[in-house]
Amino acid sequence: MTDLSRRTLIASGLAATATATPALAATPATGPKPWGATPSARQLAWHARERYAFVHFSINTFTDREWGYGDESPKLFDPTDFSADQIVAAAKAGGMRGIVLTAKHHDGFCLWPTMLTEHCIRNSPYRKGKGDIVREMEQATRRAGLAFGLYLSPWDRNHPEYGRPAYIDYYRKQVVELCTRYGELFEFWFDGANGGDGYYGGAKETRTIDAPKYYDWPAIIALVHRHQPMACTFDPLGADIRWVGNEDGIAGDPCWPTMPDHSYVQAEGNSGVRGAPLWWPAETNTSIRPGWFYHPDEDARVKTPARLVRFFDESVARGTNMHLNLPPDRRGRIPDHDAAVLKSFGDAIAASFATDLAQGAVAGASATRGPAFAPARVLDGNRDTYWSTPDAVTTPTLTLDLPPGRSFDLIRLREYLPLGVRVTRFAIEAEVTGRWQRLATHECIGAQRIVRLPAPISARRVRLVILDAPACPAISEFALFRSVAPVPVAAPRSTDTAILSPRGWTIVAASAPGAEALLDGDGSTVWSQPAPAGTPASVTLDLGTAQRVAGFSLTPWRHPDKASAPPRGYRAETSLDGKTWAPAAEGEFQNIAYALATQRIPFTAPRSLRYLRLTFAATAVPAAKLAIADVGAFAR
Ligand code: FUL
Ligand code: CA
Repeated sequence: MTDLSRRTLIASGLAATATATPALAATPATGPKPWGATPSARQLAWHARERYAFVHFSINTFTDREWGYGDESPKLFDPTDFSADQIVAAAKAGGMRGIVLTAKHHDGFCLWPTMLTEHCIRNSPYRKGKGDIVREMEQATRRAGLAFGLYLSPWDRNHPEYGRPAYIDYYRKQVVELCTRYGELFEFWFDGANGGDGYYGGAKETRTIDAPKYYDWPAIIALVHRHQPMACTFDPLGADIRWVGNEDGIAGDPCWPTMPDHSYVQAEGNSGVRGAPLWWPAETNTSIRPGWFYHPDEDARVKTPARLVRFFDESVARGTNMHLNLPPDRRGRIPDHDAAVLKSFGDAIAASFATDLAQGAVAGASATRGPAFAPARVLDGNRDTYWSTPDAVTTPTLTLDLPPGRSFDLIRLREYLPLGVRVTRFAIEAEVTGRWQRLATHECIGAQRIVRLPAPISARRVRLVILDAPACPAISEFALFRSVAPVPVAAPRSTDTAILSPRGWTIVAASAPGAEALLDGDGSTVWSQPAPAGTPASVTLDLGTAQRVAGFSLTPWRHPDKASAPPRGYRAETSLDGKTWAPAAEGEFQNIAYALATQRIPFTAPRSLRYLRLTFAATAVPAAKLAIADVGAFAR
């Protein structure tokens, strides 16, 4: 299977499922020929999913980490009040149509009772070792009528054989267990973070791998598809869907679903490449909180409903799927505040798109291919019918003559995807009090393009003007909506009494000015300075009074400019009088440049201190400047 090319994989996906979706396959003979790359049947089904949740839940939930080292005892996995139904209900209230659960994260702990390793839920206190979180989540997901998918980290910091052939054998066996025990999966997520230091059965060393060669992705992808023909695989070349290139929930504008036939390049992932040969559409992911896993000190940093609407506009509205992470807490539930935010967001989107205001309009076009492709096909609510023109007419116009009193601020367009992405550039124009005005111009329609206007308009007529296209159009939808803003949810409060409030703390010394930004609890204000070369950067905090402190936290700048990077490592020293200093911690931050998550560093032992000095010798990646957003401390 190793020589399977990307093309053969797509072709086999199409062949295997052609009969399952007759409506999509039955393009009339007189329809236009496809242009460029086209989606497989499983990709087509995936495009229609639009929004689904990610659920990061594992050992890290209990150790307060983002990446476990792999030496954690399975006994730490002990949710006090786990409810798969509550998690799924919260996701569903947010309009999520599926759930992707972390069956195993980088630390190697398995949430299902596998016999392939002892590092799994069988050895945890959860349901006295008889539990199966994957099963409970799968069943709750199906009860709620949602689709189920799984994340299985290829990097395994627990497994003794990681980096060697025996581990690949183990990983493939895990894939087979997950693909055969839990019913139909809609997605299977491989994680791009591979290799590095870890426990590795006690070896405690760094293992580097040549990922494409080591994993042999085509073979692993084929294995998933053998058992799960409709599961879209995530990310490596040959997979069905690609990473959007950031973890902030922002797709490019445009975001083409096509990519060149070479390994993933981050710079290409965000916008895709127009006309490239592979159908490899983007999934846009982010977390409702700063971290992927639950951390009590992020209880006050949950995204707002309005921020989630922006995420929708920057993902779904650009034709990609929205993958929103919802981390359960130590009870094993979505925190109440997060659930309230989801409901507000979900209700707003549902209300916004409840009524298509283009219904009742009369559709006309500058050209039409024939009765089966009439302009009215964009209004029939059927994704499988479309308006088209003769082959030679590539820049036509379609006009909707609206019933009176229609006021809208959202315009949704869809192309008939089985014929490829045909429109390169288009404009939306409206006739308001007798004059046509251009409302927006964009590149790419694809699976869908939702244009949000700054304010609602009441138009007599509205039209789609195709400005540039290599082939005649196939537009399956032209719909109009009036947006409903989400109901605000009161600001959350941190429930973690271990977090020490930085109120009253001061900066007593710093290697560069502006260090007050570290204490304002605002992740967008940063302390910045030239990257340390020789002399380390340092900052000394005065907590005002002597306090018992167990460790410090550091939040990197989440949206660093191109010149800036977070620190690679740290040295922490503490003092009661500001004169005599004792070492407290020294090491490297985990995954800081990539995940940009708050880091919590325990001291070698809790102690009483008034002064805290932090020293940073280098940036995590080569950069001109070192930047840090916030520093904090915790008591336990
Ligand atoms: C990354 C991982 O390293 C993070 O922990 C998280 O799982 C994210 C979704 O993918 O590659
Ligand atoms: Ca700040």
